[in-house]
Amino acid sequence: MVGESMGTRITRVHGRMILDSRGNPTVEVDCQTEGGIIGRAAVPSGASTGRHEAVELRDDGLEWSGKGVGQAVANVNGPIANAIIGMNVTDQEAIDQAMKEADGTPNKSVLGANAILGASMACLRAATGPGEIWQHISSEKPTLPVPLMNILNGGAHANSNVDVQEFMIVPHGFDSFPEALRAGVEIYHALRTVLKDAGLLGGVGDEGGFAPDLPRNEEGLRYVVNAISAAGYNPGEEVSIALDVASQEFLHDDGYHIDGRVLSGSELGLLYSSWLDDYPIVSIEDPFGEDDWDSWIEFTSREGHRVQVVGDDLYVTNSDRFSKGIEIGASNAILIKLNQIGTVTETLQVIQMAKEAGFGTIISHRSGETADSIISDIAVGTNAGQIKTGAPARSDRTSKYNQLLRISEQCNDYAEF
Ligand code: 2PG
Ligand code: MG
Repeated sequence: MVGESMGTRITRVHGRMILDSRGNPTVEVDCQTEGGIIGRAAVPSGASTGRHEAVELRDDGLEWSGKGVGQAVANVNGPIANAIIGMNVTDQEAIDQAMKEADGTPNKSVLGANAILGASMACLRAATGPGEIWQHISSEKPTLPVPLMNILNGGAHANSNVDVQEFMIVPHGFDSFPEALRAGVEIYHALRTVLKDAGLLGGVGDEGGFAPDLPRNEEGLRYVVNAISAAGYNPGEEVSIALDVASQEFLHDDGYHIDGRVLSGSELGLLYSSWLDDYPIVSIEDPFGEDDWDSWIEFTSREGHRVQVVGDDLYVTNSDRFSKGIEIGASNAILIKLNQIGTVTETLQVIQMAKEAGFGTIISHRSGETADSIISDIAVGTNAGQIKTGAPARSDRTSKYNQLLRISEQCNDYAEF
């Protein structure tokens, strides 16, 4: 057998609990091959999760505030190990299929998407061996992604009164990733000064961005533009703004609760249009709720020519929901999160679908992260063009930027935005 002769047969799969960046348990998996290679991967966790995401298995007891992963770890060490030990680690599709069959549900609710994804990513690392994941998965000319850097946190990621979850800067007007990153870092530090001068500097949110209270959401846009200028960059020319509104979090039965008002989907879309007129915004994620398809269609058909409209909670990296969105024109871009769907194979398939449909693709972290930087490799290897991985601060976020800096030593083509 090829697998055995190359020493790539899986001989051991071991799961354990580790802590994520918010101090909650998460799953880490080691996958060992006959040749002695060990691939290790850790699973992230969201706070503003979409209702249609694959199931993250939590123990629910009193321990760990109901967030234990004992059952998920047991599933890695029991049924998942049983299903994949002996397989060739380079056969990612077959491994992922075997785990899906062992689970037997469409949303991975029996074994848990956190358990399955940990094993799936650990196998990818083991298959890569001493090489680089971005090279291992790359089928076309790889490029370094444009980073969407979340420097002002609100919504479910902060204790502030700001409804919009993420105000991100997009350093697109540069020749290389390292130059773009430097601009982003300088703007992050400039924002600290701008907020301090306004008496608004408090702590940071879950993704390392500043988390001030603001009288209106639009003020966040104003402070970010000021920070771009204060750092010596040209807003709109070199550095633009991306938002993740995560609007599902403030959608109630009577409408969208924002800035102390209650708006319909159409009215909210008009508010975004006024922001597009006044600020250099190039991307808006989850402008509407996860099942409010009509508002998505209305907004994308009106504004899609001048802004990237990104589905996150809307699509949850799920090919069925994404096919519908492509067909009805709900957006023109998709956010990609491995743990929303639960295997490497399905994630790569959705990225491929997006490319074929001419949609933008952003590879994304979760608000609860670890030091694992696999998303950096996936962003480069799939030539996704964009990555979203928080502020350039805190090790859980900088591990991704630092991996991109390492990759840029070997491959320095910077994606066009
Ligand atoms: C998002 C993510 C990541 P969470 O909404 O895009 O920024 O947040 O992981 O909490 O879902
Ligand atoms: Mg989002």
